[in-house]
Amino acid sequence: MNNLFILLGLTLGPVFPLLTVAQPTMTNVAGRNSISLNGDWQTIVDWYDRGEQRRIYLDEPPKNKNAFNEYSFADETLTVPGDWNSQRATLEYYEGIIWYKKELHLDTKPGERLFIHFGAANYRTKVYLNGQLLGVHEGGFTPFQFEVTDHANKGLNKLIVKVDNRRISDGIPALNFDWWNYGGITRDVSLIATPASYIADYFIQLKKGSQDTIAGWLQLNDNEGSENIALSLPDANIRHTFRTDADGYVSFAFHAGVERWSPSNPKLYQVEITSDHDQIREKIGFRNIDVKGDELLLNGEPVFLKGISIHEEIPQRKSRVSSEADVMQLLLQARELGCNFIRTAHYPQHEYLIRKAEEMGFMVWEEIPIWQGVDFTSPEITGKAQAMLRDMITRDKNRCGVIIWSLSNETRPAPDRNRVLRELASFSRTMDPTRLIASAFDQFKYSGNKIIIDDPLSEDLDLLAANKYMGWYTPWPAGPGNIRWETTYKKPLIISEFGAEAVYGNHGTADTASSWTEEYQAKVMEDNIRMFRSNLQLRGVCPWVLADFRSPTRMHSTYQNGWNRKGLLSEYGEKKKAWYIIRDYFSTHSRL
Ligand code: GCB
Repeated sequence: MNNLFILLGLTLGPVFPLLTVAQPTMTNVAGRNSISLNGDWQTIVDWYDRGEQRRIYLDEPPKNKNAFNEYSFADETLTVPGDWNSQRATLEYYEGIIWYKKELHLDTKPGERLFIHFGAANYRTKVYLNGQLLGVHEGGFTPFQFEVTDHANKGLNKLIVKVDNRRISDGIPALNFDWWNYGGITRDVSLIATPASYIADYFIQLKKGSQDTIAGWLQLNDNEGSENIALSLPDANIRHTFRTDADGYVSFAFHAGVERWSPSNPKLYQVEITSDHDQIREKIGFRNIDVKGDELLLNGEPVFLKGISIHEEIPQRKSRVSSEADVMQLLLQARELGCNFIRTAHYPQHEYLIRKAEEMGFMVWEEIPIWQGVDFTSPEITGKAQAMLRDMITRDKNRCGVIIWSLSNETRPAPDRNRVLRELASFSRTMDPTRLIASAFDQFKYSGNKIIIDDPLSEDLDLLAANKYMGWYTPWPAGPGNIRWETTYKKPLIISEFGAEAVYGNHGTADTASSWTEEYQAKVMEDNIRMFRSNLQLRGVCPWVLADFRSPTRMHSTYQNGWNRKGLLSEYGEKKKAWYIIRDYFSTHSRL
């Protein structure tokens, strides 16, 4: 067993002391032998959290003719995957509990292992099979799974899932956040069958600093003993064999003359892995991402990140992304804007998005949902955050498109916060030594025309990321072209958010923020671009945000009505003036 798994076991312990926590997930679910459990699931809305007491999870028929149940799955369904808010008018604002039920007819085979895998469910989930609790999971954006081999019947099985999206003070995110709290089983559910000994996980990327050494490791499921592994990239004429140790683990490094992935050449290779009992394949790409002083280097060349921040929402449907078509809508909009980089704000987004982005040549920033008010004094926070990081990295660590793991967004320097985020930084580096680690800051010092980054966490990060709404939340202290960003940390700087609100079609003065006009938003963009051009340490920008998105915290009844209006696009995809300003900036910016 590699030391990563040991580390994870230790840190997860205290999170759910009494319950079985979902296991670390397998990588590459799509490459496994699985059947989809998507479709209509029967549901019960449990407004007052009475379901446990009524033992809904047993779903038993009444015991005799005078007995009865005060619940029934008979009459209502919801589609999985999908948030519940957009599926029923009465659930649009619902924050609470819904029980889901799916009947599975299984033909279990001797020696086969079965797992139920959830792409994501928001926020706390409890899973029962045939009346038995399989375990719990916390976190709305990361995958989880339970082994059901010993719980599954040949024939009929009842899978019952309790999903609770109530916000909690020690949650991640916590009680407040600037996006819609869509509830439900929001991503795909699959039943995966594996042999008794299967390939649980693997890491295959270019070795840090080398353009022709592929390095990584492979882990069979728990302690299956020594096995032969063959790893091949047929298109590159590469085949290597290894033998795992007694714990089913092997690390490897071998010479490989591969073409490197880049936005202009998003080359991916078919990779095939075989063990004595299992096999798996997927497309993997290879690239180098490095920092040298304040330079950001992709495959050894300076790169400028022309980014856009994206929420996982289809605004015109008022729903979460749930399909490949949804993901393509967002990515095609980002492409039309001229981006080479996407910030998946503020949580791990759908695996489809990460895979499609890589295929299309986008570099990606992925983040866990530590957003503003997370309680760093809670003793459980580190464990919860590590579980989210672990599951995000496990899922996407073989996606070369992903270049940055971000630990948090807009947290205030303080001893507990510094301690937790430092632990997370070193945890991420242990899991993945190849990628860059970031955290988006919004706390700066000001002096005349200078904006100063002195957050002590900078020491632990590979690059500096600043969310700064000059011209919107912060007035300009000097002409935009005279603003200087200063820091003693010689690291690449990204402006990871900037922008202003405007209602599409609202035209008028560019002079006042309170006009909410497209003209004012466009001017804010122009002014920020002026500031960018005179800041030499800048290696990328990421406007906030691709499209107007739903947020209950946006309460202006004339202009917002529950929408954050900082989109370059309206909720219907209409282009605001600011969209053209950013497109032109990206098309004339020299560094690709
Ligand atoms: C921020 C946050 C983002 C908000 C945005 C805003 O700094 O990171 O989540 O949505 O500002 O619109 O205020």
